[in-house]
Amino acid sequence: MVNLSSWSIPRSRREQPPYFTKGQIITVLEQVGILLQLDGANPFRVRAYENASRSLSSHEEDLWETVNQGRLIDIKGIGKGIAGLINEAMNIGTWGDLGSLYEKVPRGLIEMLGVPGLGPKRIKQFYDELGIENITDLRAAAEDGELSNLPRMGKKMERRILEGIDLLARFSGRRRLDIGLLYGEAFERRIDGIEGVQRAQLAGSARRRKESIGDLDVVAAVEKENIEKVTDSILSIPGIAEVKGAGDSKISLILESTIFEDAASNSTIDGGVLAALGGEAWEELEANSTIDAQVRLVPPHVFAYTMAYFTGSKEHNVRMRQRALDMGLRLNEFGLFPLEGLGDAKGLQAAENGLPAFDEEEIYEHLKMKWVPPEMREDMGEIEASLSGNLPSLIEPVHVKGALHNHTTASDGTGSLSEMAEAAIDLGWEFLGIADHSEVLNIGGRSIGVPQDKVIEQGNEIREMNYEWEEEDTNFRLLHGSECDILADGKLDYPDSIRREFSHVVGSVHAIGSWRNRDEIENTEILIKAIEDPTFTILGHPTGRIIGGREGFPLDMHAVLRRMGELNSEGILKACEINASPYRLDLDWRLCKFAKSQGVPIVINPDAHSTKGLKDVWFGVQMARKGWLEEADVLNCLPGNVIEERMMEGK
Ligand code: DGT
Ligand code: CA
Ligand code: CA
Ligand code: ZN
Repeated sequence: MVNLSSWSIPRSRREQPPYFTKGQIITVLEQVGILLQLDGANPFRVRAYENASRSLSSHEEDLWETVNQGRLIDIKGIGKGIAGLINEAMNIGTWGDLGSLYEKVPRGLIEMLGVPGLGPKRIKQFYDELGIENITDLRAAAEDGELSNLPRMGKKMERRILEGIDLLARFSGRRRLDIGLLYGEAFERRIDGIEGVQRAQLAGSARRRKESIGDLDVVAAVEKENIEKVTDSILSIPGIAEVKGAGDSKISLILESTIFEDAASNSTIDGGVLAALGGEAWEELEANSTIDAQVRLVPPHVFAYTMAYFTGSKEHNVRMRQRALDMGLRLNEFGLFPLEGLGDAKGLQAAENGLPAFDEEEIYEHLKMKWVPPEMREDMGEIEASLSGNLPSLIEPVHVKGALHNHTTASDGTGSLSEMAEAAIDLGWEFLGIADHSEVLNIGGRSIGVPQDKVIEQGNEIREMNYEWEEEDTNFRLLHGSECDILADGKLDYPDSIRREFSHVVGSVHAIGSWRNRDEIENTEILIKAIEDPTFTILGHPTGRIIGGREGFPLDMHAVLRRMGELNSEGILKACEINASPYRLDLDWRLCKFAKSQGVPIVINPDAHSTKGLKDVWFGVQMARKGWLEEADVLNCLPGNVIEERMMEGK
């Protein structure tokens, strides 16, 4: 199976040679071999790259040393041309003209590599003979029987491809957090409701709120004598597509979406995202998807230990186990035991002599640590912070008092101004920032931006509504902002005179194509130029990534945040959005701590396109928590009567 997440030419983060590692070079060579096939290149050229990547994989010496000694061409399987390329990559940090090859091959062809049983040769054949450019086209052609009419194809092959497409959607992909939680929480509730289950809880990446979920892990506390009965009950939960295995302590299964049929989906999708994902066919694929799940049945007295273990992350667990060892203790999924006198006792038997813990707090306490919120358990500094008592007090959903990036029917939203305002009031919010698309934007050829005269009208309407709320002493206001397109050259859409009237400008890149065709350095410069515009307030979905759909455009986000930090230190407000749509979650949580260290305020924005969409803010809060943010770090935790002032002051 091909890893689709990294099909772009790598860019070095290092300041000096070697700019790339051996692993990175092997990956590029391997990918180039495939890209050349998709591009219909001469087979000898294809083979040269395949051979080079294979021989580098088994090359045992330090590659950088080999390069420096000029011995690269002595390696069997590496010719002059490729040796020159490796030299250039490691010494200068560039990849010859390979960048253009990466850009030239349609993304959809690369995605088709993910269909089990489909290789570059066939994909190239389908593309040349039927114009098939992506999985959606492929499925349509197979369903219409077009594939089987091609040379070297047949009905059987066609059927296998259709099955492969289903498989790709059903079994191989990670699910977005919102989908994973829909399954996970429904499953947890079902298990918790079974007679004989004392407690059941979702662990794993779902509990840590990773942006995507591989499989679900549930831990259930069950007395030994009830195991059999409980297992039977679990296996009869409706919504199980397949049982992969069921032993005394572990059940592995595949869940299908009927398990949460009655629960309403808690996220919404906007047109731009849907178009990027491949239209409605994608939704259909997703609706038919499944997720793997494992249930661990453990005796109640070890439940807390098993929960802690299966919550992970693996990296966090490794550090915890080391901490225990340093104290002369062994930590595992069954308990925490003194190493001394442990003898040959294993597993549950050993747990008899372990230190008792009813909940996770007690486990951390035994290790002289403060309890670490699950979202932070990624070994990104939380162990040290816990030991020194410096854990942050994480933001919570109730701290959010409004949001600044939301759409109405004026652009591509489905709710009117007053409908959106009412929904926000119902959530207990004190303000709602309207930021409809600026006039230039169109999606799939349809113009959805707000023309200048209309956006001025919208401002008047908002002022009137605010006046009425003030009259009746309602603590709520609408803020009139705009989601202004950042054009390819870094200019902002709308004339300056219009932009100056907004309470805030969310600057966003939408025409992602031209940004993808430029390099990281150029994009970074151009984006910074846009941010420096005096009317610019908030950087919207900074990289344009779509989880499971596409990568963001190349960008040095550290450099962007550094510059934003400088401007903030001069008293100019430049905030960065965590776009809370579960399709985006962009800014990535891994960068939150850095943003905070630079003094860049974060705004958690649902980017709502409907009244229901406002609730997506919850997912953004989860990411902020993963990124160690506190209430004070997040701009939209400010009360409604000061947020506008704060934004005005910062201009
Ligand atoms: P996922 O399923 O890929 O989204 O990510 P996780 O974190 O749920 O990973 P998973 O399901 O493979 O395992 C659940 C947890 O079990 C994981 O977060 C930590 C723990 N675990 C699994 N394998 C190991 C291991 O080899 N060593 C340690 N220390 N912990 C492990
Ligand atoms: Ca998991
Ligand atoms: Ca698992
Ligand atoms: Zn946008």
